[in-house]
Amino acid sequence: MNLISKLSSAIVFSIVMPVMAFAHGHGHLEISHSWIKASLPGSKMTGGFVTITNKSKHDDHLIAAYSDIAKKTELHTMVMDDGVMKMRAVEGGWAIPTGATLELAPGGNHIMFIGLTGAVVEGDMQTITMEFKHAGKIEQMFMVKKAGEKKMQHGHDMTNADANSEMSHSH
Ligand SMILES: [Cu+2]
Repeated sequence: MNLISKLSSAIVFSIVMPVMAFAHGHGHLEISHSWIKASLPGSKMTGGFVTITNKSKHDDHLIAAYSDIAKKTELHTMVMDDGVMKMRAVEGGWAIPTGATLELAPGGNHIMFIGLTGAVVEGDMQTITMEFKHAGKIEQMFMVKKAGEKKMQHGHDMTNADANSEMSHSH
């Protein structure tokens, strides 16, 4: 190997390393598809979604989420109650065993932002902190995307519920 190729591989190495450190950081939790639904006009709440794969050797657990965009940030699930789809806060969050993937998606589990301090606008990036039992607190950028075509209440897709049924919080 001549000096030039030694130098260039050293340069490549120094460029690649920080990227790898970033990808493998966070205690080997791989976080992707993090996004928040743009808030509807006049709405004071919206939902956030993320996919987390546990690539570490330790079982982990998403126990809480925090943000500056709302007075309260909660972990929510959807439950059927008397034929009506309702959102409910999940005490203690969700386990993510080693090798498992936790998917928060419209119509199911989600991060709930209640009492928005301002409009959540499409195209913005918001920093959300997620707290894990093992990996600790992780800050993640969430891209704000437009809500879908479906009829929305509280910024949620109502995939299983009657469009005429009322969605309510059990807070
Ligand atoms: Cu909710």
